Amino acid sequence: MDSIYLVLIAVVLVFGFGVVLWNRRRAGQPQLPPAQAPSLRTPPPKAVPKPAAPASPAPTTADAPAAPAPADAPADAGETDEADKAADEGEVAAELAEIQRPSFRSRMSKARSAFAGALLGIAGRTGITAETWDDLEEALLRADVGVRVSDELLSGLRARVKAKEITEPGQLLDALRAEMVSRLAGADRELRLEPGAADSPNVWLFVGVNGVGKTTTIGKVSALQAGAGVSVLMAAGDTFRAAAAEQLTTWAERSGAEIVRGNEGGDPSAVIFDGIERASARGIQLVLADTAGRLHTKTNLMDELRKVRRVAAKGKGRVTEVLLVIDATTGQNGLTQAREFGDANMTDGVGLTGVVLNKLDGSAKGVMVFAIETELGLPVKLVGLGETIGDLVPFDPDEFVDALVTLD
Ligand SMILES: Nc1nc2c(ncn2[C@@H]2O[C@H](COP(=O)(O)OP(=O)(O)OP(=O)(O)O)[C@@H](O)[C@H]2O)c(=O)[nH]1
Ligand SMILES: [Mg+2]
Repeated sequence: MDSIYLVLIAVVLVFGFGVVLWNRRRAGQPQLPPAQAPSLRTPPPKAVPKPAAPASPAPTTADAPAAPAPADAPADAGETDEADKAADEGEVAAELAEIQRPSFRSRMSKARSAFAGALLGIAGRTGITAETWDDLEEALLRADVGVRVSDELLSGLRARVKAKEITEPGQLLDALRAEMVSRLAGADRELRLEPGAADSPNVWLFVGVNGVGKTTTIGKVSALQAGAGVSVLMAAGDTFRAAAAEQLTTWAERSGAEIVRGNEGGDPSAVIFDGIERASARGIQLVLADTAGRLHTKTNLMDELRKVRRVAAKGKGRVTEVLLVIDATTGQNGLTQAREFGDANMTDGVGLTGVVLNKLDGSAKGVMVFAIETELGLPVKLVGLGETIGDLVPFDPDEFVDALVTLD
């Protein structure tokens, strides 16, 4: 019996010793084999990654998750900006493509009712009488065709009536219409957008007295050109008031153009020069430069415009149009203003290349086109038929005369 107890005690002791030994072994496990320990627990001082980690994201795996975040953030923002810009450009292009241009007939109701109304009286008479000639002359002069053009038109028609080539009032009006169209035919009304080096933009300057519609016209021209696939930058050369640059900025947004602005009261030439340089650097094809119709300084407006013209030609751009904007509602007054700009043209070069006749929609004086072309020797290239972005059309003599003369 005793020996059984002794065996049991021995078994318990052996088991207990085994457990102790096993536990000792487990407790010793963290002490990993020396080969692995140094690389994880005792790196060389220079390679200690922790403090250096935020500054140099690439080298360690510990930094890897943090590294892409800052790198990705700007990249995503850039992509979003680009995408937004492309979407905006797409929207603007779609809007520009949908612009409906008005017809001369639909917008020239004032000029039409004044002129065609007078012709109705002539057409209603039997035969061509002294009264016919009086009425015709009055209609032409009232519409501001100008004395010289009126005389030339009437003397040509009188000769044909005298020669019995024309005998009826209807024939007389047909002949008048044909004569008017032929006087306007043959002028070069193309806007000059010359091909050239990518860093040499075309520059179109817009000049004219205040309120004639220069800034509005730039907005409309920008829409026309952008619609035709031409890249446009506007230069806010009217520094007379801050609102002028604001107004131009709105037009730039609507037509998808870039814009360069200066400070109120700043040097207009400098702003336009900067605009041309920016366009040159970015490969933009066309710079539309706004100018003031009046100035802060005592400088004469014509002197200032000559300077603008000179400076604009100094950089990489090529001044291919200098467009005089005229308000059609001002009639002879507008013509007098136009002469002043024309004189500046003759002396040393504002260098006018054409006319934009604005507000023809609100004018009974549309016939002044003849006086402009005959007396100033400048082609009317564009016509403003309203205040919105699509209300600018190339001048078409046929449609214009048709809208003025057709009786219906
Ligand atoms: N009805 C009509 N109004 C026009 C036309 N073109 C411009 N206007 C209006 O004429 C006014 C003057 O236009 P602006 O473009 O500011 O004229 P501006 O020559 O730049 O004037 P300043 O900057 O003061 O020299 C605005 O109210 C335009 O909406 C047009 O063809 N028809
Ligand atoms: Mg303006």
